[in-house]
Amino acid sequence: MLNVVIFGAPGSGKGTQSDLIIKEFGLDHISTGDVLRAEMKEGTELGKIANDYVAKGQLVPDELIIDMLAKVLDGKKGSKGVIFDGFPRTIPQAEALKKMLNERDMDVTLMINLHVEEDELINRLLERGKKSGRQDDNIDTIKSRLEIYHSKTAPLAEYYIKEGKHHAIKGVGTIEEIFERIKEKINIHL
Ligand code: B4P
Repeated sequence: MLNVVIFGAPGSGKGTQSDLIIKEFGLDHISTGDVLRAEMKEGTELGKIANDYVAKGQLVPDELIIDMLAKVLDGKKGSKGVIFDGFPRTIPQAEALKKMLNERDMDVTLMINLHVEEDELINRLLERGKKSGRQDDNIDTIKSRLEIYHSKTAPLAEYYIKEGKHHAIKGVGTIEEIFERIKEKINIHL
């Protein structure tokens, strides 16, 4: 099993690179952002709660996300491996992921940390906002997403360094160039 955590600030290209990794390595994809947007669109109980957090650029509470992830993971039984996109975003989420995978005789194989400067992140998200219509791609929400990233999510790099699974990747350049850098790291683990 090849289980990849793709990590980085909002707009660092997690979703973009996940699509390429899935095609190349035949992995399943779990994007907590995509699952939340689907729940919000359908107006489920979870979607209604999540909406308030996502609209303000805040993280949805850990208990809700961990519960949601466990259900999605159980729907991927028998897969060659999973790419976790946008999860974990906090230390409790990382600990819960490890526990969930260990209980299923698995673990995270590697973590890819995409590094992109703040100005570039803001530009990308504002550009995406023009087409995507995403409620959280506006300047005020982007700023609060970046603040939360620095305070709650970035410390997770240390967690994966200690686990010996952290790989830093320069996330600036063409999408193909970045993908080549990621492939090199994944190939070490095949
Ligand atoms: P996500 O959906 O995970 O969104 P993201 O971090 O903003 O996007 P990503 O990094 O995937 O960027 P993308 O590839 O699209 O989260 C949304 C919200 O959901 C969160 O704010 C939070 O509220 C909630 N949430 C999700 N998971 C959660 C969790 N685990 N716990 C709690 N809450 C959670 O790239 C962005 C843009 O850049 C695209 O337009 C792309 O085309 C462009 N781009 C990509 N690569 C490029 C490159 N190399 N050069 C130029 N442009 C590039």
